[in-house]
Amino acid sequence: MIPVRGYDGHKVAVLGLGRSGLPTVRALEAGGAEVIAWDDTEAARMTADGVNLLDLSKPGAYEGVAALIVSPGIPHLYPEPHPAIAAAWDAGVAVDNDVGLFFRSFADEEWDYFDRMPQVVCITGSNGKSTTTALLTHILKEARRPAQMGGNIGRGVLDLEPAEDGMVVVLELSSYQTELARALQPDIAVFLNLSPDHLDRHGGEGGYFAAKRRLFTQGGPSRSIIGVDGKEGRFLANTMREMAGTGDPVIEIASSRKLSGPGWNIFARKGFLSEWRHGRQTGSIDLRDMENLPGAHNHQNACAAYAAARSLGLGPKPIEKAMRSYPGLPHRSKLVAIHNDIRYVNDSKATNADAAGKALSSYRNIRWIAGGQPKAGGIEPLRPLFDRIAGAYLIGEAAGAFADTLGDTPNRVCTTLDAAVEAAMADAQPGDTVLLAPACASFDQFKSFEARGDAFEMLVRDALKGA
Ligand code: UMA
Ligand code: ADP
Repeated sequence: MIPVRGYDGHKVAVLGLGRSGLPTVRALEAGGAEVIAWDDTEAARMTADGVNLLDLSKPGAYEGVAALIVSPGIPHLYPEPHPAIAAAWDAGVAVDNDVGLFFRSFADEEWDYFDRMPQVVCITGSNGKSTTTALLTHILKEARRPAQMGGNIGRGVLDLEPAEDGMVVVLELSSYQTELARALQPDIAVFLNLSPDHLDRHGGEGGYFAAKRRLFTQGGPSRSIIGVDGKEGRFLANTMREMAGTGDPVIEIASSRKLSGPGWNIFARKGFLSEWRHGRQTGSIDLRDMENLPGAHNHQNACAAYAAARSLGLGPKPIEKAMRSYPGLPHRSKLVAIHNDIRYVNDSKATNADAAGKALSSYRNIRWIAGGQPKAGGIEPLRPLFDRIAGAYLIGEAAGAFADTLGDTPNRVCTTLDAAVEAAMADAQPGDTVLLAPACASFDQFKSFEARGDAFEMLVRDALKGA
């Protein structure tokens, strides 16, 4: 745990008692703060052992409170601010999150005795954050650098261990987190890509990009690693180069084209990663047989992790060796089983159309299980990939709309995941891939995308047991 500095003897309020909120309460208390906390769900309040509970939406709740710390899943502005947040504004109380507290608290007196300063790498973007975060952490650990990862990847940032000499902390940050944090000071910041997601929380795509951009414009990293496959990345790279002036403040990365600019560039083409610095090739890696990094999208992640590892002083060879042993993450293009020449793939983390599109691009003859809580834009952008679909099995709130968009592409509204898996397995022919890549959030039917992916894997395994 990282004890929070700056609130010793002060009263601090915490809203949300999940993976972010509970460690925040403990870390504030460890730093000497008096904490009051609230969660709208009774079950969460019940599990918050020993936490001083107070409904923060009630009048007078903020008397004597220095700050309100909000969990990322709780709307702080759009579509509407949570009433407890609006009440904090009215009471003149500063609203922050655990990431802001982390940056206030991470450096401590111990650092004066370190030979090598700890560094923080922050990774944002619409898709590929977790993969890049896990891959970079794996590379660092294989190179025997002390490293730990946290943030949106599932471990609250204040739950991390205090730094040791030369440690690298790799943080995956969502737009919810970058938008609200009052302090952001990454040494290295990574922007992978941008595609529409969470638009309700940011008042549209411009707000969503602005939230992510804050990591760079507010954070002022000494190195920015920026995916320039899309226009937003190109814009951001241009901004950061101007802001930072001379040297190599920016590494551009791409997986859709060769980069030939004058600075430091890393790109993947036809399965090969190439590093060029000031017109000279300085590294190359064959990514083609890296089983746990398949497809152009994962090659983008590999370029980003490579760029960050190079920035941290690692050489191309140790990076390549570590990439080969990268074990992958659950729920991302994970092969669950092959039976009768039918592949079963769990890509439950494909919670938006862009990510689902990458999964669809990776296979043919797909029995596609999709749907859930819809995202803006639906699956219209995936139309060019519909010829890969042998049948779609639709679940959740989005099922009807997805069926309308699919039109003549064979599809069936199955409503639940059990029914969809049963129907897809009954229809699947040798050579087919039964793919869970929902292009939706899970929250209409599941607690999380992990619970959805676990349920899929269990249904498949149970069915195959009897086969
Ligand atoms: N809650 C309320 N009132 C509300 C809404 C929620 O009280 O109006 C309470 C819930 O009852 C619950 C708590 O707030 O007890 C949950 O807070 P949360 O949704 O912020 O979830 P945490 O468990 O704290 O997890 C959060 C991130 N969740 C979200 O951003 C939605 C986790 O990212 C992150 O791993 C974790 O902090 C540790 O940093 C998950 C995620 O889905 C993986 N992220 C989104 C994504 O990747 O698309 C952004
Ligand atoms: P995030 O943490 O940003 O959600 P993940 O690494 O967990 O990213 O991957 C989420 C989903 O997006 C997976 O379904 C995966 O197939 C897909 N994906 C992974 N990397 C990329 C990328 N660079 N571009 C687009 N899609 C990606």
